[in-house]
Amino acid sequence: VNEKRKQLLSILLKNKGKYVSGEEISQRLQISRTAIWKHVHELKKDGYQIEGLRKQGYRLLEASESLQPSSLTPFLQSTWLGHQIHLFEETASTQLEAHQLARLQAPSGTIVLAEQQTQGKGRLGRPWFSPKGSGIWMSMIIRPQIPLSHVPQLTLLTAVAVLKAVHKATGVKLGIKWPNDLLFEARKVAGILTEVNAEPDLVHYVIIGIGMNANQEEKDFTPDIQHIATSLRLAAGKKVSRKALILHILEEWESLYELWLEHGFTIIKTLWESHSVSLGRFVTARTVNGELAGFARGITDEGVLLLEDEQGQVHKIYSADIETP
Ligand code: BTX
Repeated sequence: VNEKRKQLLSILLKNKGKYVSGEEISQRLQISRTAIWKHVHELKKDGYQIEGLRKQGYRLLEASESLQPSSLTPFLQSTWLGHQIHLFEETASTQLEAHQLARLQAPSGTIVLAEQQTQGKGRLGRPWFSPKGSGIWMSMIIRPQIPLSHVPQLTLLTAVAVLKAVHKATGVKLGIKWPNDLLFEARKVAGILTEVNAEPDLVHYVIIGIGMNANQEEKDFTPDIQHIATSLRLAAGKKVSRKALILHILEEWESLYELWLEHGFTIIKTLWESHSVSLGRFVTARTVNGELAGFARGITDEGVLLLEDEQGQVHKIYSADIETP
């Protein structure tokens, strides 16, 4: 993003609703009146509502809700995450785009966003419904120097980061259902898909996909997920800002990740457990090898669920869908 445009935006944002004279802007940025006009023109194209009056100057009425990199980056609070953003109007899956960018040496922290996915991916080859404009369909490329066995911790970390971000941006409190669903009143608001490219002892890169229903209304969900899905808009009772959500996710994720790098998994695990809606409850785990019922007692450092059956025997559940009666 053009540095002068960023500075102009920051002046207008600080004075939101109030006029700032062309002369003042011109002096502070050391650019001509014509240059200011051109920058304002570009900002308007990005979706900012700016009013210009010959005698009074310019004033910002509404910040842009666009997900264009140029309208996200000026607001980023993170130091490295999200400093490269790729936005697609439509793509099969942001995961696929991210893999491709990672293979082309995209740096750690690169973000892929899409307005719409035509083949959004869930876990185990399941589809992820990603309609145009109403959700956050995002993949992050991360290059951690960790063994493969630690990668599931990143999924749990992401769940905590997204949950915190949602609370800060919208006030909505979500719960985490093992392994990685974010729920509002037992309905799925967001899902996380972690994919990894690695050798047994060396992780090349991790792609963390976050799919979040932001502004869908009840009627926007297809019949097969209508009863299990909901959106933040439905939860909050008003439209939510995807832009604010993305910015908060990037900020929360980066700070939890640095905490994790420095102090290990214990803090993340405690946070995860405190927001879990599965732990301490009697649940049924449907695995590829059949069903197992028991009390969800906790998770291990590998993110494995510990299920205690009625005989008191504890089973490790690596992959399953959990049902609470
Ligand atoms: P999952 O396997 O836990 O969830 C998939 C299941 O959730 C589906 O089988 C369906 O029942 C239900 N479902 C599908 N779409 C939605 C939706 N929009 N809201 C609620 N429930 C739904 C969870 O997988 C991981 C999802 C990650 C999605 C992100 S989006 C950005 C990135 N790109 C991509 O292709 N996938 C990830």
